[in-house]
Amino acid sequence: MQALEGKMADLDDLRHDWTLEEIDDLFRLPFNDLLFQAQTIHRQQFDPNKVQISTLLSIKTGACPEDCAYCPQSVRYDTGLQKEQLLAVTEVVNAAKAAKAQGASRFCMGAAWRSPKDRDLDTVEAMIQAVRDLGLETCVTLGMLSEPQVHRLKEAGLDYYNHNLDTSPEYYGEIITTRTYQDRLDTLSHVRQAGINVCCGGIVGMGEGRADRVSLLAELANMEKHPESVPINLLVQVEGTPLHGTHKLDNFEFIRTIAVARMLMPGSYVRLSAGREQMSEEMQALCYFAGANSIFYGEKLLTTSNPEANADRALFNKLGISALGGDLADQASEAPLLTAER
Ligand code: SAM
Ligand code: DTB
Ligand code: SF4
Repeated sequence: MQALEGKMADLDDLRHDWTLEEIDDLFRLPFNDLLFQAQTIHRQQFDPNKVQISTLLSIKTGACPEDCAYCPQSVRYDTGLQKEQLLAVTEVVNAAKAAKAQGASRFCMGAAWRSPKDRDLDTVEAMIQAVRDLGLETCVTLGMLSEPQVHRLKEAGLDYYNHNLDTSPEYYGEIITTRTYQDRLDTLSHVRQAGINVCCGGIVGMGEGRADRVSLLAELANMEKHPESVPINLLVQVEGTPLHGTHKLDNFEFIRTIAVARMLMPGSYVRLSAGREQMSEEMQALCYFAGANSIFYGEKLLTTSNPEANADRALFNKLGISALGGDLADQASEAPLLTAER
């Protein structure tokens, strides 16, 4: 199967003209048909037993002026979160070394900013360069960026910029009022034009309807170029945020969302992102079957918890999955199967 790793078959015929009706029809397929079709498409492009591994680090935590209703880092909600200023480069390097030792191939640094100040970017540039020097791919998520700021990140050697659309244009106003959907599209367009890989997805389980999930996926799939990486987050409900207590999304609907994302964007890495801690092993396995082929790995996301690395290694072991370009599987052979009794 090695030959299939990173395989990108002929992607010239990728579509960028999906109608809402077509996407809705995919969601309505019988579950087995949907998963079979998504897995078939997945296998045409990727090794189905390889998953890309990213580790996250919050480089600046809390006290964010924005009002994103899901986010524990907004200054407007009392979530008990301890704020922290921008980390020093050495702290970031130490965390990146640990992530690499655990088998991550990409290191993603997130900051609770509406948009970075130019002097903050000096430090972030140094972080990007230092993490690259360790042989890791780099990703940052810093909020809105101007064109000159994007060029600075490109010069620093940044591989990926994460900026999510979060939800449909129709539901967006229910979730965020301090910046517009168009602001997000503008930042994404600067990133794309600068030649930085785009990481862009959204959050489900925020009380949106199926039509919103359809519309979010249409926005992503109809971009001029599909994002290279598409994180699908399941809302992590944090006490104190307005979305705490939101009605939980049905598990099958979440898996359907992954499958439809896979079918619409066959060449993209679809990331099973936040919310994995609330998912059973069986649910995660179905997400991998539906075409998810990337995860956040390590016990912390930005401020909330993620499954223990041991638990992921054990699950990968059970499923015969290995890390893309890494040696997670080797480490797994030494790790006890801690999740067996879960
Ligand atoms: N402040 C920057 C921004 O918003 O663009 C970067 C960091 S922000 C925390 C990155 C992304 O994390 C958000 O766009 C959102 O998609 C995701 N996120 C934040 N809180 C979340 C939660 N409680 N559950 C799921 N995803 C969440
Ligand atoms: C993404 O789509 N999800 C990540 C990453 N990109 C930056 C963030 C998830 C954050 C979950 C809540 C928290 O840990 O603060
Ligand atoms: Fe701030 Fe980003 Fe959280 Fe929104 S998602 S409140 S911009 S840290």
